[in-house]
Amino acid sequence: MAAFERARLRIPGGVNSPVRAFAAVGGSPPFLVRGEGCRVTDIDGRELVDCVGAYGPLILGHRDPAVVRALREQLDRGTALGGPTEAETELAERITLAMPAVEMVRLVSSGTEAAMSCVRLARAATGRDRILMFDGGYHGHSDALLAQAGSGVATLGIPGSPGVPAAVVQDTLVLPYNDLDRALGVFAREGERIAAVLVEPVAGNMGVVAPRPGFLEGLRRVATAFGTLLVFDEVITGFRVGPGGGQERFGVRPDLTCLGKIIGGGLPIGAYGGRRDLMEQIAPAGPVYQAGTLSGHPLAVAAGLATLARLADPPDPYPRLEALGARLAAGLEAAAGALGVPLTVNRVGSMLTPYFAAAPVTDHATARRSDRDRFAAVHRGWLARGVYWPPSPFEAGFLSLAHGEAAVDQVVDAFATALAGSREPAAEGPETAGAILQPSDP
Ligand code: KE4
Repeated sequence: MAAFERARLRIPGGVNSPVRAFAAVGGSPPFLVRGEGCRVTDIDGRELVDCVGAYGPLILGHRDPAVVRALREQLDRGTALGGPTEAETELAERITLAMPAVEMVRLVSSGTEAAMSCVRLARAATGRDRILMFDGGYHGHSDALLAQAGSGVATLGIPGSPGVPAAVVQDTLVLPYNDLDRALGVFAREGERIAAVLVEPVAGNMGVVAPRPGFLEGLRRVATAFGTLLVFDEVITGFRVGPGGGQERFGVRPDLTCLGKIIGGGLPIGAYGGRRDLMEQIAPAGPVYQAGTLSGHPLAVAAGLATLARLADPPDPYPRLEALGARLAAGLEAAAGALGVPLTVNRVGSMLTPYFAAAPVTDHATARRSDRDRFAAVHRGWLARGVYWPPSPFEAGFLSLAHGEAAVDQVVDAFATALAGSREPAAEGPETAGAILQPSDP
């Protein structure tokens, strides 16, 4: 508690990204000092099985030896060098090899920059202003994308945060995820005004929500028909749900792709890429401006290359990630079933979310109808029993290649005990109730 109080004196909410403050689950966040494999250790020496994975990057787990070695070797050569490096070219080549729809790529320092730049590029390339995104999707905190679904049938976004001018989101259309009919209707009405459709091929920011069969394919068809660019935000799913991300897993070819997280191996990174005719419009090759002091940072690139190399090395790691994810999901469902508690676990590969809901969770509205108090109570019990799970019902839990069956079973056992103990949601609610963790949060 002392660390959190001290932090809150000098850092808004005591954290450098809202979700870390535990506002959605109550209590104080553990302050961490070390990660090793599938575990993290906090300042009190508590060791926790880590299912946060730094919110997605750590698909190899903490301090993977190859990543540490690559970082050490780069450190011996310097940190930021102030000029292009061949390693950046190698990372771009690895990405384009894994994702054929990505013919060229620009490295940046965050997923926010990647998505923001894709929007600017799409608007420049099409000469249009409207952007279509989906309620509960999150594409970083650039103004145009901090839009919330309007009320009722209104599709024009409303500001998702104070400080976002209505004028900036007036061209941002927000529809329910997985609702292809609504999207087709908007296109019929104003498709020729839409520069881009921006979508997570697997939603990870309303909790995990998989695309309905035909949803992504339908967006591809209608975007092509209206000359709109299809942009896949693969900041989470890139190299997570398969070697070629969601675009390979679902067989839908976007025009532009956003990346981040895994491609930096735990260091700050983002990237956007896609069709060559589009990317060559980016400065200095073309007129669309985007820049970044530390874009393509040698340490992030070194960690990213080591991570992607490991993922590309035989034996194929994705079947193992799939098996670990399935084991965890089945364990959580069995535990809830034994206690007669309605639970829906949405999972794609090694990213998953347990919703305390009896009905399927297929979009933001159904995700928000899940029992969040129950989630908060279980989360507290989970943490007390040695599991570090993302502190929000609208985040994805992640497994890594460093998790073994024993760690997964420990997560399940702790969940079962926490769930049994969560008959009634704990008296104390979230300490900073009402804090905005993410625009899609309640
Ligand atoms: P960053 O700017 O945080 O690197 O990336 C933004 C972003 C873009 N697109 C998607 C699909 C994302 O999930 C994100 C960021 N993800 C959140 C977790 N849901 C980051 C965690 C946080 O905000 O602290």
